Amino acid sequence: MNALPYSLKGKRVWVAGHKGMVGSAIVRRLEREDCEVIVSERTQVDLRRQEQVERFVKERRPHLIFLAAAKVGGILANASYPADFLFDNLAIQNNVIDAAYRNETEKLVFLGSSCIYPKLAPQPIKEDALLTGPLEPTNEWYAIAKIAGIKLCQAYRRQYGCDFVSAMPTNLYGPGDNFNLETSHVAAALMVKAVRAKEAGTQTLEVWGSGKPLREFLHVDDCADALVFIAQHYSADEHINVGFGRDLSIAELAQIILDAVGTKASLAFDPSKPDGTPRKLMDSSRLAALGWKPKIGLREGMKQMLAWYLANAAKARA
Ligand code: GFB
Repeated sequence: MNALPYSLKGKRVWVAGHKGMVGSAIVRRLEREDCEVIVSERTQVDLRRQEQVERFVKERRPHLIFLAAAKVGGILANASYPADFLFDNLAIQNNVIDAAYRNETEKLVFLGSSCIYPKLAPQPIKEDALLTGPLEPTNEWYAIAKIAGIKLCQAYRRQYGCDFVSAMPTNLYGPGDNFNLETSHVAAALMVKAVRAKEAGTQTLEVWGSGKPLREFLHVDDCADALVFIAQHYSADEHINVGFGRDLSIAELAQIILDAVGTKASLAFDPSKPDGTPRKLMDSSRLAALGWKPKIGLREGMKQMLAWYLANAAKARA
């Protein structure tokens, strides 16, 4: 086990999943550290293939791994691709975590999500709510894979003394998000729809479900900052929540996005689409007690995400 704080100085750091929203934010954040960032290209290393992962880790010998590679998506994608969400995520995490152990990687930070918790967990959700009740059915495939990842890190820590930790971010948004309406999360989807409504002069914004579910939204650059902080300052068996403890309704989020886009439209709710978990506000007091807090407010963050979307619209648009 490493002493704390764990120093990044002179370390080789593999960001697995560097093309994704979270992975690319971790790469940006690590530019401020005195370390060497390494990445694996999808064309060379399919993380679902054990021998390819083992070869990569053996050759490149990272000291630290951020395991941000995962099959992810919003509420509809989770319900539409259950096999991919379960198998791909289990395969990726099994391969990377085991290769890290076999090649004596000093530290590994495994990323999960707040959907690991029971659908009706007491709010705000503390880390110890894990496995205390039934999961939200729309994302149980993803949740079960991520719970297995947490347990695998704990098992390698207990049996082999590996310094592997798990971090559970709340709902994320920001540059690099997926803007495909079929597979995206809510913030990106509502942004695309608001921009299109403005362009077309439409008076309504379509919002899935009732607009009543409550979610906590963290900017991905704040999340990346928290993950680097966790690598440096956290080493324990139990996973740690990554959030800040405030949520809002989907209808309120839609209004903030309409304001950022600069258009007035009324919200048109589509009850044929699922609401998902009614609320998943995380209790992130353990992370706060270690000394971490976010810097980017939701309105400011949405404006930043919109600027990124508009600048990258051609390739990001569904
Ligand atoms: O972000 P989201 O897809 O995922 O949806 P979850 C959040 C809420 O926004 C749900 C509503 O109540 C959706 O019905 N919503 C409204 C929309 N309009 C839209 C829209 O146009 N697109 C989308 N996607 N939602 C995910 C899990 O749950 O959270 C993942 O499925 C992961 O596994 C992620 O854990 C963090 O917050 O419901």
